[in-house]
Amino acid sequence: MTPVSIPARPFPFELPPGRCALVVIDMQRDFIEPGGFGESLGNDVSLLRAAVAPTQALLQAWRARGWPVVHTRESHLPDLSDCPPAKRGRGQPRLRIGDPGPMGRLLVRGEPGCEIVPELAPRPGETVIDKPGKGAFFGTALQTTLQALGVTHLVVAGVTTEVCVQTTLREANDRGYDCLLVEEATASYFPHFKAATIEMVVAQGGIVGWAARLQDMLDALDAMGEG
Ligand code: TIU
Repeated sequence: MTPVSIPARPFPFELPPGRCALVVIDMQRDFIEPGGFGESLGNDVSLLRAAVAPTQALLQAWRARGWPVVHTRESHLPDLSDCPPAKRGRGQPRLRIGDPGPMGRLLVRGEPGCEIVPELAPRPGETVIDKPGKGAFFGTALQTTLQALGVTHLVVAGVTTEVCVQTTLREANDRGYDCLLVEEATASYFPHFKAATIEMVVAQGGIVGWAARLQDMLDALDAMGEG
C-alpha cells in the first residue's frame, strides 16, 4: 500500500499503512498520578497529564484502522529478581521500587500503580510489553513481536521523553526501525529536557528519527481515509 506522507522534521515521514506500530511508552499511574514512582523521585507529576489526550487521539486513529498498537509498562516481578540493585538503590527517593505506596508496591507488576491510566487502557488484541529497563527492547520480546507483526516503522508516544521514550527510540533506531515521535503525545517532568530530546532526535538529518505535530499526523491520516 502507498505510504502516507506525514509532515515532520527533519523531512516528511513515509508511514506504511499496517506496518507502522503505535508504541505507547509507560503511560502508567506510577508516573502520571500522585503517590507513585515518579512522585517518589521528587517530581511534579501533573506535568505528564498533557500527553494523555494526544495519546488517546493517536490510539483512536490506530484502532479505527486496525493497525498494530503496543503498550509498554516499566515494571518488575514481585520478588524484584529483574530489578538490578543499582536501579533500586539509586539516589534518595521517598520510596523505592517495590516499596508499598498508596497505589500498591511501586513499579511492581499487578499493582494498581503499575497499570496504564484508564483513559489509555489496552484493548484486547493489543500488545502489552512489561519491561525491566528504560528501553522497551531490553529484556523483552518486543523485537520478535514487531517482526511477527511485519512492523518496519514506529510512531512513538509516552513518558518520559528523555528517559524511557528516548532510550526506546535509540534502541529501535539501532534495530533498523524508522521512528517518529509525536510531540504533544510525550511529556517530561522537565519541559526543557523534552524540547532538547526532540531536537536531538531530528538533528543531523534525523540521526535518531523524526518528530511531528499531532494535528499534522491526524490530518495526513484523515486525508488517506480509514484504510
Ligand atoms: N524518571 C523518569 O523520568 N522516568 C522513568 O523512570 N521511567 C520512564 O521514563 N518511563
